[in-house]
Amino acid sequence: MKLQRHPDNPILKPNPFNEWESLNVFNCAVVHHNGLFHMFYRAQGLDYISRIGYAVSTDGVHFNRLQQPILSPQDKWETRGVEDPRVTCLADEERFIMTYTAYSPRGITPMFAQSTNLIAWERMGPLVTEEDNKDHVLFPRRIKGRYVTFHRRPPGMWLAYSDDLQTWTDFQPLMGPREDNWWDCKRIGAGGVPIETEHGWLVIYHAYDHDHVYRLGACLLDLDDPACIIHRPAEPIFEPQEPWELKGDIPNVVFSCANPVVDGTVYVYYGGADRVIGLATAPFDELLDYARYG
Ligand code: BMA
Repeated sequence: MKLQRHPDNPILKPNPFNEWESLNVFNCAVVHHNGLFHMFYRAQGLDYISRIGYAVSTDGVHFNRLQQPILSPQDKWETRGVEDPRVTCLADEERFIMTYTAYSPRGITPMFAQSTNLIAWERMGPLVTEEDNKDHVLFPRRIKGRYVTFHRRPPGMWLAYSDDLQTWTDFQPLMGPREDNWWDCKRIGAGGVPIETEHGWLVIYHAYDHDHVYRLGACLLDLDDPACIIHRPAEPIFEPQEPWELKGDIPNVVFSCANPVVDGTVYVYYGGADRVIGLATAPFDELLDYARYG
């Protein structure tokens, strides 16, 4: 099972007319809501400070952007940038939660923000401070009464739980690199929001190998206890191949923060070599079969 690249790739490129997004546009969140694809993308200008831009689309391929970022560095945690957004729709609560990485001379900090309209975001504070932690993604509903998030303590994926999205407890390792496997042997981290299916949580994750090549994999977690891995296929579902995935700001990178499912298709948005944004898709049924039996 391999994801199929969209023929119009790359679907978003740096915009030389706006300094803040003139160098790189890459890792993005995408939420499908009320018939529109809302994209939140990491953008850098020549100062290399990451900001988060917003773009919207009716077809998931052609996006119109706002001229100004919707999230820019604000406090001491963020002086060097706000990076790698993921956005979860909490449908029961009519609110959206953004998870993003704050970067400053102190290091990186996994942050939360919330919005009811997808444009104005209110900061909610960190998951944890004073440690190397990122790649956090909130599950789209509570499980056994509690919010659940992925996060990454090197080199693997972890879970944490909360009653209120402010205080996080029960930090628990979920899945690590497979040292004897050719592509996910060094580090792994979550991709976009986990997809709820009748067979479990369908999860896309990124991994890199000894040569620092980033690829994407899939796995399936138990619906009631996501700490339980139902199946983890041996092979990746996507790897760098196009020139703009092999060369850019950082070579050999496909890195995804978004996998919305629309009309039976999984839309995987990804940063190509930390410079542009690509789209690859798979029929939902095929990807789920692969995560179950691949
Ligand atoms: C990771 C993150 C991503 C980036 C990737 C490849 O650590 O910083 O934002 O796409 O490295 O450079």
